[in-house]
Amino acid sequence: MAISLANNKEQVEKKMERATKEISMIKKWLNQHQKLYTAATRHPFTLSIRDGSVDLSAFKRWLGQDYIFVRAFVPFVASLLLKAWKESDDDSDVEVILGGIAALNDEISWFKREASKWSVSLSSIVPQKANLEYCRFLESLTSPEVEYTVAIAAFWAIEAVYQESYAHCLSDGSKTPEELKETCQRWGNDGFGQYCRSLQNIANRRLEKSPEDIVSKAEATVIRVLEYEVEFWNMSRGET
Ligand code: HMH
Repeated sequence: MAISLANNKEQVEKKMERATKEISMIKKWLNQHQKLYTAATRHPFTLSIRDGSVDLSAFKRWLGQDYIFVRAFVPFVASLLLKAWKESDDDSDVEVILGGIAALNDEISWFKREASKWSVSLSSIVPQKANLEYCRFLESLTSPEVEYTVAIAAFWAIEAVYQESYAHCLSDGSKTPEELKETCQRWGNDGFGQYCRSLQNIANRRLEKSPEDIVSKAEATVIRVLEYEVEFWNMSRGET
């Protein structure tokens, strides 16, 4: 009897250990920083798109500023591609990132078309403070001293915020104006969702094998991304 109880206890412990291990690092972070993640993915700006109350001048401001951001995003993703090629033990990482670069190529063309549709002159956009700071942060992440694991975690966070924010604008009950639906589709579509899950899986796989100091650095970097995203939405609303 005593033996079977001990065995049972051991089994329960093993099960618990397995259960906790199965919670990925990114899930843990999202639990720990839920407030900040929600601030970025349920921001008043995207919520105003979802409920149809959005100020169109704010939307145009976002459009022009995000074009500048995306242009600065390209060299960051290129540096990430180089890190994946050098450091990754899995060939498919390079392919996922290359897919991201291809999507950005398409995105830049889309911004030009969309800007012309809204009479936004992209050549005369002056980057605002929150944008400049975010772009400078992206540039700092291109340094070879920033580990692949840290950079891929940041990349996941940057893409995930847009995916979650814009998918929410298309979900049940949304009143997104017709002329803004295409924008929401760009980041809110299922293919982009799948791509974000691939990035999350790569980041989790790397984090599992990383020493504690790299995991901490990656976490701090993701937190900064989320803060910059909130600031970017604030700026789009005209608050900064
Ligand atoms: C500010 N964050 C910002 N702009 C974007 N286009 C994305 C994330 C996603 O690509």
